[in-house]
This record gives sequence, structure tokens and C-alpha cells, in this order.
Amino acid sequence: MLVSYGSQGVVLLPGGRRQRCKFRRKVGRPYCGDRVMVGRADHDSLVVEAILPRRNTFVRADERQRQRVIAANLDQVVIVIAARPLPSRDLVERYLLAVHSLGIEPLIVLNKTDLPVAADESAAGANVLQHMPDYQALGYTVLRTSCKAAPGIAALRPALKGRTSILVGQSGVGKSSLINQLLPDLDIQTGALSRATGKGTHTTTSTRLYQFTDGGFLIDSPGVWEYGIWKLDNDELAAGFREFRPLLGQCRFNNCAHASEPDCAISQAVAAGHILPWRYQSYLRLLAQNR
Ligand SMILES: Nc1nc2c(ncn2[C@@H]2O[C@H](COP(=O)(O)OP(=O)(O)OP(=O)(O)O)[C@@H](O)[C@H]2O)c(=O)[nH]1
Ligand SMILES: [Mg+2]
Ligand SMILES: [Zn+2]
Repeated sequence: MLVSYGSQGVVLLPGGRRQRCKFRRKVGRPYCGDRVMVGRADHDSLVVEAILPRRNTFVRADERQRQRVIAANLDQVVIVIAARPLPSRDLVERYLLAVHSLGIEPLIVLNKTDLPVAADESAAGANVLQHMPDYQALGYTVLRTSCKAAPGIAALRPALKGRTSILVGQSGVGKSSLINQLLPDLDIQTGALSRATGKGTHTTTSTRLYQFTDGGFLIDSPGVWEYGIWKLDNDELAAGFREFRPLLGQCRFNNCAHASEPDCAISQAVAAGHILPWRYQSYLRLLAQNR
């Protein structure tokens, strides 16, 4: 499925043709990235007869912590951030948590590297940008791109080749602009940041899949302001912090939340300097929000 609306969507057929198709209630609603079997409904319209089993789905939580599927069958989630709009605190941690709990690979892209980060800007957001070397030290790949100046987007191309990736992030960080640069035949609509708030203006409104001619797919998704996490077990939450994982199971209590329990392997590792204090603080905030 290239794109899926409520009761219809667009499919990419094996020959490369795109065609509108309808959904049937008994088959269910396919998501962007789903592989489907289609049949002919009438002389000019297709219908989805079956949705093939999904490898995975990328989801977000709505205001009531219910999971909403954004796309299916992904190899990689590309978390795009920028100096404008500055990321909200814990945004990257929230995305990494979701990506880890869904068993998909993350890639962090810092776009708009042509823009300076003003020292007086929101301390939390500016800190997120300063944490990029820490993410790299933790084993995450961080790529720097600009759609307006050097270094351009060349670094991103090999990381996407032959895979199905979704670009996620706040509205206005440049997800659609990156796709326009990567696939120059396209001309996806992009939108300037609001002058009043400095935030993106939700230019992209539906999740949509694009195909690379040399192999691979790239999904554009509507930007968010905050990425919502559904209710997680404490174990899942801690496992979303990859440097915690080797220590899990070593605390005195089996059900240790790694907050203020005695003989906690995680807080001992923080005290010993093996876990970055800002990562631990981020974990504690997510833990408090998850209760
Ligand atoms: N200076 C600079 N501006 C950029 C860069 N990339 C994108 N922009 C601008 O940022 C604004 C937002 O870009 P979009 O591509 O629409 O952002 P988006 O992430 O797709 O936003 P939504 O669709 O709302 O989620 C546009 O005015 C772009 O021209 C960049 O690397 N540098
Ligand atoms: Mg967009
Ligand atoms: Zn513990």
C-alpha cells in the first residue's frame, strides 16, 4: 500500500503502476507499507482481498494511550530532528523506546545543519542537539544533513538503500524536504515554520510510501509535536535504554523500577559513571509519565 485512507487507498502493482483501491470491512483496513492481494471490484476499481501477515508495525499512542499504527513492514525508523524547531525534551528517547520495543532499527538524522543553534534557546531542546556524540557513543548512528547547504543529504542515501524506512519527527524538521532531495522526480509539498510559534505547520497530512528506483522504499509521515508512548511494562521501558540492558536482572528486587530501590544495578552504574546521568534522568521522567 502506498497510502491508506479510511476506506480506500493507492496500491503499487508489480509492474510499477499505481492504482486506487477500496477496502472491505471484513478484510480490515490496510496500513501504508502493507502487502496486499487485490482483485477487481468492477471495470475501473480494485479491492483489497487480503492483507499479508505483517513483519512489524510502527505505532504512536493517542491522548488516551491507545496505539495507532502509522506504517507496517519496516526495516528502519529514521528519527529526524533539527535546530528549528528544537526537539522537545525526551523526544528522541521516546522514539528510541518505541523503536526498540517494536524490534526495528533506529537511525538518527540531524537535519538543517546549516542553521546555527542560538545559545539562548530552550535549554532542554538545545541539550538534545548537544547529546548527539553521546548517542553515537551508545552505538546509534547519527547522520548530519542539510537540504539547503553542504553537507547535503549524501550521507543518508546509502543508509536507506534496499530497505524500507520511515521518516518520523516533529512537524517542520524537514522530512518531506529530505525525500524531495532523495527522489528529485517528486515534488512533495513542504511548509515554512510558523512565524509566531517557530513550530512546523503540519504540512504532510497522510503517511505515504515512495519507491527508490535502485531498490528500497521510503515513507513520509505527518509530523508531530510530541510523540506519545503507550503504556509499557517497567521491563520494556528499561530495555528501551540500550546501555541498561546488560544490567537488567542484576538488581536486588526482581521488579526493580530502577528509581529509588536499594541495591539497584542501574543507579549504581549511574553513580559509578557507567551510565550517563542525563539518560538516567530521561528514563526517570518517562517512568513517572508511564505510571
Ligand atoms: N535551513 C534549512 N531549512 C530546511 C532544511 N530542510 C527543510 N527546511 C525547511 O523547513 C521547512 C519545513 O520542511 P518540511 O520538509 O515541510 O518539514 P516536515 O518535517 O515534512 O514537516 P511536516 O510535513 O509538517 O511534518 C521548510 O520551509 C523547508 O524548506 C534544511 O536542511 N535547512
Ligand atoms: Mg512533511
Ligand atoms: Zn534497579
